[in-house]
Amino acid sequence: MRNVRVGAAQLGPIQKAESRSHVVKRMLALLDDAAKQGCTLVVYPELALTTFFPRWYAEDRAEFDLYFEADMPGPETVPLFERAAQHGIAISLGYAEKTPEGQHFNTSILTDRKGAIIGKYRKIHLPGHVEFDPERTHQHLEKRYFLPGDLGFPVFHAQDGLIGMCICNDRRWPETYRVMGLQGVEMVILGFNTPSVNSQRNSEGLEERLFHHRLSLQAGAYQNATWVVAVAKAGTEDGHHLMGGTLIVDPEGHIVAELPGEADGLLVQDCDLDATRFGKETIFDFKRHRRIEHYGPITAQVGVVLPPKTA
Ligand code: ING
Repeated sequence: MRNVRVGAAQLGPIQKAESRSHVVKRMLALLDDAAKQGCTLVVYPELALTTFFPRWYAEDRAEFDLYFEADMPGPETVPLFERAAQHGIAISLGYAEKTPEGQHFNTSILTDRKGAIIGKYRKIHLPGHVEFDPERTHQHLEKRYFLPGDLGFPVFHAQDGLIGMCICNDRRWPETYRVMGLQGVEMVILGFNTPSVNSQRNSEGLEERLFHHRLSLQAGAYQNATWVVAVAKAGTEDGHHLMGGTLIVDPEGHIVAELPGEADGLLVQDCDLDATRFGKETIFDFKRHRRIEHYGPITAQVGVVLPPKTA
């Protein structure tokens, strides 16, 4: 039994006007609650320090540099890392990263229980578009403000097990989980900011969004025999609604805990990493069952290549 008591720390809305230090105060309250409940790992959402700014269009990208962190921890986030170390809790949080070379990524980090960063991930699957799209009721401009991640899907030795990270849209792509599954991942942790209104298909409502969210997480967990922890930034930010759906999936694909509502909240769950053994040693014993000689197209091509027409 290798138990990890996880605290999924959902954040409610962050308005454009809200300061980082005020957001950090909200995060500290969740961290203190997690300490009271004996958590050893706390997972915060994607872009946890600011409003979901990729919903806005800026002609000059530099206008949005105020949403990026040049350092992690930076002046406003040091208190978070210090409190986590005092509690002996590892944290994972998502933020907009600006590198010394001036590159911009949608990033998440993982610390050990002493507050040292032991892992970093940069979001690979960026949804939406680059230019302002007048056809859309809502803009989704992550491709405008972020580069695709350049770190792959790494898995880290942490919490006496193997932990990997992904971010939001990554959770919809099976490749995300499989690359980590091929490194033996036992827990995938991720944050998300998911608009509840579909900017292109008004028919897709909140329930449909939540269905696809759960479907993606449960499939990824089951097909790779791993825990999955997904943490929302939720609620209405300057009139734009983000769905909730903070939840934890076990290695058999069952949702074992889900946080209701769209406010700041902590979902605590004991996750036995040894519960991944059965799946990894039977149905999804990759070395015994996979036939990679037939999987070529998955990395040989980006889009669809139609089969030749028979005469
Ligand atoms: N947000 C959304 C997500 O993947 C999206 C974008 C919403 C894509 C709904 C498809 C359908 O959850 C981010 N930030 O990736």
